[in-house]
Amino acid sequence: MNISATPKSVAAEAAQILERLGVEPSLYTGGTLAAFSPVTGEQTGDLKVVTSEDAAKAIDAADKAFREWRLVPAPKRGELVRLLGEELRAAKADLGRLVSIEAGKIPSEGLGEVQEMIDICDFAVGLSRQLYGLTIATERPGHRMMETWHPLGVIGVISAFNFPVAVWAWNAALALVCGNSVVWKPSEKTPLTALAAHAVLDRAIKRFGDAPANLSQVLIGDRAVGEVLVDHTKVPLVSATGSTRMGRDVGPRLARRFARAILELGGNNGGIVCPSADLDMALRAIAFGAMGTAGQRCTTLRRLFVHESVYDQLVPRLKKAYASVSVGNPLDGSALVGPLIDKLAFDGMQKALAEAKKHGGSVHGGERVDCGTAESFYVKPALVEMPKHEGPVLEETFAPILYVMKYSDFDAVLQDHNAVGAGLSSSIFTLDMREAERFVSADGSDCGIANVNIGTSGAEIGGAFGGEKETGGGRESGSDAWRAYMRRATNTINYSKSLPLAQGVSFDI
Ligand code: UN1
Repeated sequence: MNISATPKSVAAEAAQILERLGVEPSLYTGGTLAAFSPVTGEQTGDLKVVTSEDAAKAIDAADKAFREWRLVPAPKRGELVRLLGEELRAAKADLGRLVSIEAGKIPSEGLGEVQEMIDICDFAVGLSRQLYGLTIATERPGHRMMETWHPLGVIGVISAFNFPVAVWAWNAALALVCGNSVVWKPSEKTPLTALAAHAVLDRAIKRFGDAPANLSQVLIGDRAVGEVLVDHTKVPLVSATGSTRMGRDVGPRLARRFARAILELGGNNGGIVCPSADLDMALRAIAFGAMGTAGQRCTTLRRLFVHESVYDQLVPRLKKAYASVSVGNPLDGSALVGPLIDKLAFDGMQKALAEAKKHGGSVHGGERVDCGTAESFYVKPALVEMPKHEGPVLEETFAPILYVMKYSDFDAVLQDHNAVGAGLSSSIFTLDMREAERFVSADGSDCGIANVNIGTSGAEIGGAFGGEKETGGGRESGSDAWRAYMRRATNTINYSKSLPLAQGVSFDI
């Protein structure tokens, strides 16, 4: 290996990174799943895929691992995740770069994604000594009541291309400290980062020493592999990130066998700019929220409601920012907006813009930007002034389109804000505490995330992450999201010499 050699192509650079991270070349050559980099459209690998039978076997093996791992004390399990955090720190530059190559993120966002993995590891390590249950007062003398949290089983993780490794880490770090094993089906659009992230975990497992075999596995495969995870009786929880359409399929299938679901589905996130808003701050927050990650976060800002009194101050500045934002190759470090993931995403964006025009929208930007290859899809982010909150505004299009609407009445704008299917993230920009408090109150934003004077995206791992309505209701990451990865037992212990029955029932034989 010659690290100092300048790779001739993104594929060559990806191969160098994979080699440094310890991924066997046989895993990504000579197979049937083609991987591409959206940066140039170049093919980066031919991955071996697993069959449905392989997937079922992997789940059986994971179940065996679970039965051992659940007996390891939680703080000791935390030690494995601490080592994972260490290995991720060491691999941050390489893994972040690979995220940029495979998902098209600009360098700070590629590195930021790895930082998010490190952060959840730190959180999970602390958690490994805090899997608390309650002690509860009983009505019976000489009794004690408590609840105990036990490991759950094999946790299935299905992740999307746009956060190809962080979302796995949110789930895996919690699942592992909670005493579970993990089987991961990554997006077919980002399989190389999955192999790389898993190789980093393998290093941590090696250092840990005596973890059971098959404690964590990654299954490269198509939809059928995800279906095995969803339908297998040995998988009590599936955490799935993707479209609402995918969730509509996965949710009922899990419900049918009474398995748990953590669903992280679409977002159609709104922001409200009020008369008192700090417009300089709002401008920056809106720009990052709407154009960052080329509009491909589930938390991307997609709908903006601007009060009529500040519309003519803010919107021309926003248009200027849209016109001047640098779009280009994310690997060379100067662009703020990288490519869309593929042609399908580009076509979806163009379709939504055409629809918006039909509804009277005036479109600024949205055109393709030539970045040197026919197979890569770069676009100018689009700002669309809409006369009404309707048509394509009501749907999530996974591309950088910001619909901007004028409002005059606060109650009415709150209603419009909530009048979409999705309920993930939301923001208000105001210095008026009545508006701010109302927005985060029971009759304010109906989203899982409601922010004041910051954008809709870029949540920290410490809070529970997820959304309501068509976003699926799941919560991952911080706060008490860990509870979904464990089962709760209520224990009543009688240390007296009599057997009083609850509720005053007598049953003397
Ligand atoms: C996603 O887009 O699927 O809040 C997750 C954010 C990131 C996570 C996004 N921390 O934007």
